[in-house]
Amino acid sequence: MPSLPKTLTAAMADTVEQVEAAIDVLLPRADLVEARLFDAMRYGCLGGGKRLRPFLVMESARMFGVNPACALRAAAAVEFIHCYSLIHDDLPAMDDSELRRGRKTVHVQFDEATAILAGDGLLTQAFEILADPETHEDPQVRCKLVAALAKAAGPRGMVGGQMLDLIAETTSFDIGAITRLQRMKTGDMIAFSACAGAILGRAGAPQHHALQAYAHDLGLAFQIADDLLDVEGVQDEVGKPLGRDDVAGKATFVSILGVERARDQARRLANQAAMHLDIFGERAEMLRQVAQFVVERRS
Ligand code: GRG
Repeated sequence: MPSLPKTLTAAMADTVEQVEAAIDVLLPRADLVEARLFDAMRYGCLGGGKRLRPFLVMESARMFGVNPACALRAAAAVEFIHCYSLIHDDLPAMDDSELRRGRKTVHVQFDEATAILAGDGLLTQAFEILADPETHEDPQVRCKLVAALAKAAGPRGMVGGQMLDLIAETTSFDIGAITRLQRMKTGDMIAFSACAGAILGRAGAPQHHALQAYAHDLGLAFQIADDLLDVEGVQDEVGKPLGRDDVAGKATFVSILGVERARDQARRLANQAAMHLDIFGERAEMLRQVAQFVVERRS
């Protein structure tokens, strides 16, 4: 039985440290003509962030007794994809944002073409990491990880969600359409992260389904909290420009439900997420606490 976790804050801080060390090793620091690309990848990946998705990978892996060094590789791969999505989302053709994680965005710090390539580099290297035998000795497990991450990050997941997000600027979406958009854009990557430990640990279907149900509710709660931060957050804490959805005239959970109902709904979803973890008993305590953290966070 894996050892019981510490408090959530300490455990998340540990993950930030471990994941950043792993990213530092995995990302090339090349003394080559194309070094600018590697510098931009490092800048986009190592400049802060809560590392929520890596934390979900590490915690779900811990529940199934997975070797932490292997889990850390999967956690870094997820963060690579997440950072690529942020770099591309900030580009002038998308959100046109100059601030991310409290620093200049990659295209401002470097240039647009380098930012596109840095995102592409992180996206592709993520799959190289998962396909490496160091991530898991069983090729079937590696294939499952690669396929599941590709599905979560691809056209039926995050990329498709981003397309819907762009369409939402000129089309009025109802609550069902917004829910689908957000499930694809952010929920599917959160779901992959929570299920990665079950894949690495070759867990049975009931465990896998429980984590999927947890992640489904967690992803929606996360997104509603994100919409609330866009309306009520403090820019210096959030680390990115706020109020953009309103200016763009985009429908969000908050614009449709209002602040109070949105907050209630986020809390309800967080409680529901935690209940899906009952089958894991005490082992899932950190994941339960993450559900609360996600709705109460200030960044
Ligand atoms: C460009 C292919 C492509 C996809 C972009 C994820 C995404 C799709 C865009 C990010 C834009 C955004 C602000 C989405 C809202 C939810 C979200 C993903 C917030 C950022 O994630 P956090 O809060 O960020 O986990 P940190 O900085 O803590 O990693």
